[in-house]
Amino acid sequence: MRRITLSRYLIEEQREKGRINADLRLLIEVVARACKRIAIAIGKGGLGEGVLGDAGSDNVQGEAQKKLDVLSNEIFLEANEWGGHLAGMASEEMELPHAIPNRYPQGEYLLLFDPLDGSSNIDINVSVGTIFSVLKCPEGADPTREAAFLQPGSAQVAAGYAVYGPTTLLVLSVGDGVACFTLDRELGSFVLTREHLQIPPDTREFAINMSNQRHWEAPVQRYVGELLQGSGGPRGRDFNMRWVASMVADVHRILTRGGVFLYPLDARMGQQGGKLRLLYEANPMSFIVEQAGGSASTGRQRILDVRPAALHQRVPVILGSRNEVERIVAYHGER
Ligand code: P6P
Repeated sequence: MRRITLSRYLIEEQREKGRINADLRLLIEVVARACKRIAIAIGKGGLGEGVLGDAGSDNVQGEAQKKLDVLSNEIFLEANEWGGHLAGMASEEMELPHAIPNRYPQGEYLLLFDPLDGSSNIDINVSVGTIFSVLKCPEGADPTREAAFLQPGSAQVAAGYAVYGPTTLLVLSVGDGVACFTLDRELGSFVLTREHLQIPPDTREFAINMSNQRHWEAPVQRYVGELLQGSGGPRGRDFNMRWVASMVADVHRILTRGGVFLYPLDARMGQQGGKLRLLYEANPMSFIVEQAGGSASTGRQRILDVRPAALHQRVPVILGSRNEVERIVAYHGER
């Protein structure tokens, strides 16, 4: 493995492959720097002022915000608004898009992010992460209005996530496969530790919150029921289950050793459409998964084809090893 820094990787993607331009390279470098700052804040835990615990406010989803949710969001806004690479930003933590202040030049990109995914795990010291997605701002669109952001995931020009765990990782795709960088804390840089990640097409490991089982639709009941029957059942083999309740950690496991992740529709969600957010959770993770040879579906549609109707829209998410995702989609198609 060539040990190169994120900066050199991006220069090569720009100069040798023409995959990105200088503004997108700057965007990714700034996002990576923001993730380093978030990693430092998280690493302080109870030793840091105002790090753990609830912020005493709710986000646009009506979910109680952790102090670190608010801090991580502010870190992302501060880091990204001055560079001249962005036309606008949107976050899980903000109801409306964030305009680039007039004192700074505007760029052509839109940055969408979940600054701290899985934050309910913060206080119990379990891995959490940051998820980000990059779109181009449509010609003539107003980046302060949500319409500019309502593009299908297939329009993404880059996507990635950071995992704040035993190591701090940055996983990234600019449409040229998936690369993984590990934060070298002595160097202060992300160093390439894996590239061209591939998700095995088959797996014996599934990730789902089993406590919701009674609420699932029939195709998911059938699929999970078959896995639980193990070698004596229709699948003829035993399966293992994992659920971290931090999407970034569950998806990273799948990128590392295969698996299938499900947060399906359930009877309680009705009009809500799902639990996970399309634009800054499902779409970037689906982009990464497909770039690694996996599949990502709502059960009824390829996630990257979903045409968003609202900034904080939610969708069912089934992603990972493509042969398992295809089986689940087939079950949804059967009457
Ligand atoms: P549940 C975290 O809150 C999150 O958005 C994802 O990171 C995670 O996969 C899911 O929700 C966990 O949901 O219902 O199991 O707590």
